[in-house]
Amino acid sequence: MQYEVSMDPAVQDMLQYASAKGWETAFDRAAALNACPIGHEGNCCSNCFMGPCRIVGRTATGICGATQETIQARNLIRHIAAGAGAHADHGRDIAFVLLGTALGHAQGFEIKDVAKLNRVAGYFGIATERRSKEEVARDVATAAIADFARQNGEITYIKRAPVPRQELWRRLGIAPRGIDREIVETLHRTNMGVDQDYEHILDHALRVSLADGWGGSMMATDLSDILFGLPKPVMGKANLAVLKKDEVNIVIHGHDPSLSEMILVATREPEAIAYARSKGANGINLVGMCCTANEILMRHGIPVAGNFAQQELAIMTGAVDAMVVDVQCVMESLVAAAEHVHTKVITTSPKARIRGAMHIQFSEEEALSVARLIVRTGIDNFPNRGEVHIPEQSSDLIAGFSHEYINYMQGGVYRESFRPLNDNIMNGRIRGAAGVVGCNNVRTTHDSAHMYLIRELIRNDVLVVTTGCGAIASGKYGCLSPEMMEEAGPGLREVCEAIGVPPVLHVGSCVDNSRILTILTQMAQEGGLGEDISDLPAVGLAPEWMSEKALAIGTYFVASGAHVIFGVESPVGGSWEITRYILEGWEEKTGGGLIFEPDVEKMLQLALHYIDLKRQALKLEEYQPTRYARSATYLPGDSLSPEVYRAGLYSLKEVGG
Ligand code: SF4
Ligand code: MSK
Repeated sequence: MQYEVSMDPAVQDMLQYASAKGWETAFDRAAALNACPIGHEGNCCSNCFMGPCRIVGRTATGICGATQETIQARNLIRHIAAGAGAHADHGRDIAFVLLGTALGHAQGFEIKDVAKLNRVAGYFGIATERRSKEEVARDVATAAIADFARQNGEITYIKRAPVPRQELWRRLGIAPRGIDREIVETLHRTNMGVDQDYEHILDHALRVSLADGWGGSMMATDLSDILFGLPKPVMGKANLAVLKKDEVNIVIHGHDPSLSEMILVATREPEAIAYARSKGANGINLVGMCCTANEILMRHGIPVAGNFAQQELAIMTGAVDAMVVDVQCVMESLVAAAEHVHTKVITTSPKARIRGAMHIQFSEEEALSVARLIVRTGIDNFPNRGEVHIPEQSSDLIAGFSHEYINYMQGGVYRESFRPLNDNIMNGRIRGAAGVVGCNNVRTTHDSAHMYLIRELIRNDVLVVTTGCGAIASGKYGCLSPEMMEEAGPGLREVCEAIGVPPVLHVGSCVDNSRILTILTQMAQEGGLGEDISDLPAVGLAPEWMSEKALAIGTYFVASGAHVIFGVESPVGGSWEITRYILEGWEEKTGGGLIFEPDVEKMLQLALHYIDLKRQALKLEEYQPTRYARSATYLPGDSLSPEVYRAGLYSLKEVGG
């Protein structure tokens, strides 16, 4: 079993090691635990205690009369709102750290990027001239916090979208008023006996997702850049071999960069290093996991131990002296994994504890003191190590392609633009762009869908940007290195070589999908590829999604005009009507659409299809890969027609009932 669940040799090694020891992992539990078939297809409602009602067959209803479509729509929007809530709370927390920093009571933090601060102040209409950075930061943080609590009007960042898109959102009535308001309204609408028209529910799903993409997530990204610095290309390494046998290993896992930035400071203090030496270690090795890893990789080059599916395995190496977690994507099973070895699992967020874990609470007022205590706890645990088994695999990578840097690299500091990218899409050297993002899901072969799609897309001259655990997967297999140029189609390769970037760009963590929104906006505004995001030959893919945040992200891209293709399975797979509506209904309204397609080859064909469709609509030069003659690497992109795809999709669902 172990050799089929992951394509990663380090994971295969660790699963074999764990299995020999009799230690259980999420991969084992996934094999043993079948998903509930009713819930899996979105056909279970538990929104009141007359239920839970299980809907079997298209004409059945719940006890209250709720139809299958209503139940499916309610379930889907609740997931989206939960994902949006996670990102919103992340953004809010960073805003409070920025406010604390501006007011001088956030210990250890500073405003690192004044240029970005001034740009963000501009979005909020805050004056910057002859004002101290602290005064500006105070006003920016206060304005950001106000957008969470805004009751009427529109959240500020809506005006960063292309103008036709803003107007469309207003016409559709889906421009978010306040971030919290849209999330709370989702809970109200889906409470028993409120909104019972699936189209009406799902159109609010667009609105709540926009409150994430152009709200909570975009603020989290911007305010993090102000506090911790704008990412720039940086060398790094990824996979379990970044753990060191002879040093204190501290893994930081979760999402919020506030504490991890302070832990980095604390691990570099001479007193801490001397203390580690006094315990017999050769130093302190800080590494990341999941999106915290992405945050600290792209700003400091800190190595990445692995992505979501590897968190228990890192502990099982026996080399992790402290696993420090905050929020999101943290498995409760870390505590059970740590019972086999000496690792201390340390929770840090006031919002998130795990029974059996040590809790050392983060607060911005004492951030550096808390970080020092955590580092000391890890060092104190070093002498308790038993057997250590660290797999040999790790790969070199380049990360840190912020939107600003992508802009800069195309023209230098005085002529920043997206002109070269747009021109090369227009002339057909580059076929289009794809965001390959999102999680791992232990019900699929770990990393394999990410890797297949990324490799095939660049072979087809599609520029790839990647975030989250997909970005970490890319790093582990050498896809974020210049050598990847060898695998790119000839047109893409020529352009990437001229600009000096790899064909797969790491743009950050989950919240940094908002950077992709900014990239798409600038492409639309640059000219030559239409006027709106929905005109661009660009698609999104989430091949191994599992988190509700992924659903929120996918939906805000659809609301912004892109087609998004999810892998794994569909959470609304039991309903033909909902499956149709989130593709065709949303397509009619926003120009984008959401598709769930478990077959990775079909995902690829759909991605190429939507890219080509947009090229045709723009009347661009035909994409002709052979023109640049490296036919050996070209995979013919003869896409499925939408009619064929739809016929297949619907007949499948009709049969399934
Ligand atoms: Fe059943 Fe309706 Fe209650 Fe849902 S809200 S559990 S469908 S009775
Ligand atoms: S960590 S949300 S598993 S990308 Fe952002 Fe990875 Fe998905 Fe969590």
